[in-house]
Amino acid sequence: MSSKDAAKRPKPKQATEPRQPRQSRKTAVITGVTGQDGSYLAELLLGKGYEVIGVVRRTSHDSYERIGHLLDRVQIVAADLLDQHSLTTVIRDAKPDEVYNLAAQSFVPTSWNQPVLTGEFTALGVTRLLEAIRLAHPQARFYQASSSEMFGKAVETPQRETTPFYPRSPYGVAKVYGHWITVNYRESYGMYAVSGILFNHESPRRGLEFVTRKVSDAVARIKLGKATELRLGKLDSGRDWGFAGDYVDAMWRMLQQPEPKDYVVGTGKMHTVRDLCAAAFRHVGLDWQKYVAVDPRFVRPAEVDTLLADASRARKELGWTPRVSFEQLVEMMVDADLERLA
Ligand code: NDP
Ligand code: GDR
Repeated sequence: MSSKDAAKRPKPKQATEPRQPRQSRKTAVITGVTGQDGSYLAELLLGKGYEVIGVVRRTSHDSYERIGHLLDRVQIVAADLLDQHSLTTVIRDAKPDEVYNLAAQSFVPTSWNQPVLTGEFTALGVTRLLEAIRLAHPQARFYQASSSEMFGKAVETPQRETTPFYPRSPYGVAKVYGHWITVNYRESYGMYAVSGILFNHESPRRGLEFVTRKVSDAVARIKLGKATELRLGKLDSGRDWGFAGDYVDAMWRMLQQPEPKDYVVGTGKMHTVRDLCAAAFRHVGLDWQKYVAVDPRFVRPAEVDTLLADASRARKELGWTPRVSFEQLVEMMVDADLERLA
């Protein structure tokens, strides 16, 4: 992000500004508000009239790229998943109706390079936030961003809420901890705490390191003559890919139920990385096989070969359905990268 862009953005509302008197508006705290899902969830909740408080960790430069357009409406507070006191202070001051824990070290390959830090953020961070709620405002409803990576080397297909976990990366292992500590706080303290087991969801706001965005960005560069090839890892990997904008709606629905329960969320359709490449290159009239090369640097020490969701509980009980198909998602992402790079 250029300093010019940063200068154009509204100044974030800081926690030090006096809070408006609360009327009948609901308040939600979102950790990870600067991430892909945080930005879509903040938009959704603002649209529903919520007061939105976004938790941001301190860095030497801002990371408001995805929420720049929301900064005059979201209240930004500083806290870190590593720091118990800062989390407790946020919950004590905000007394929120709902807390969405979306913050994590979320990139699977990094979890092999930084397994301890991944455990601190992605596993113990959940306990810190649950403790903050338990001590400061236990009536808040809590959403934990769990992951299909917990199914890993899947013992049944498709995967549903009762499928046993078999994680295949330090990230997946950390998410299993986050899932069970959420269940445990629900069962130990009667808290309204739920775990949303979401399958891969993508968008033009996806980080460039994830495979869908890596492909859409490369396709746009190749089409515009700025690049000549795309180097990838395993092309046979299969994933159930949906649109992030649809998935944050499922998160919200999980916190509006009479009883707290865990839900699997996905489209029920699987495609391989090869299918992804074919669809993305086809959209700009190119043959993917002329540009894609396999590079062992992107092959993982242990792989999750295929994942496929059975989201029938979410469909039935939450009334949730995905609206964007795989093909529409790929085209949306390629078009957005073409526009950005042109
Ligand atoms: P992103 O990687 O885009 O966002 C992660 C967010 O976490 C960022 O806002 C980041 O802040 C924040 N964060 C990281 N570490 C800390 C910390 N120590 N303290 C406070 N904030 C921190 O992830 P997504 O939006 O894609 O995913 C949201 C959540 O859902 C994650 O927990 C992810 O693991 C999970 N998930 C994602 C799926 C997907 O397909 N997208 C599927 C299933 C689960 P900063 O901007 O400072 O880096
Ligand atoms: P994943 O997403 O690991 O499923 O985790 P990612 O897009 O990184 O990988 C999906 C599949 O594509 C294969 N692949 C490559 N992946 C990347 N990143 N780069 C490559 O070059 C490449 N080549 C092939 C991977 O091996 C893998 O099989 C995402 C994250 O958002 C997690 O936080 C979330 O929990 C899960 O989705 C559900």
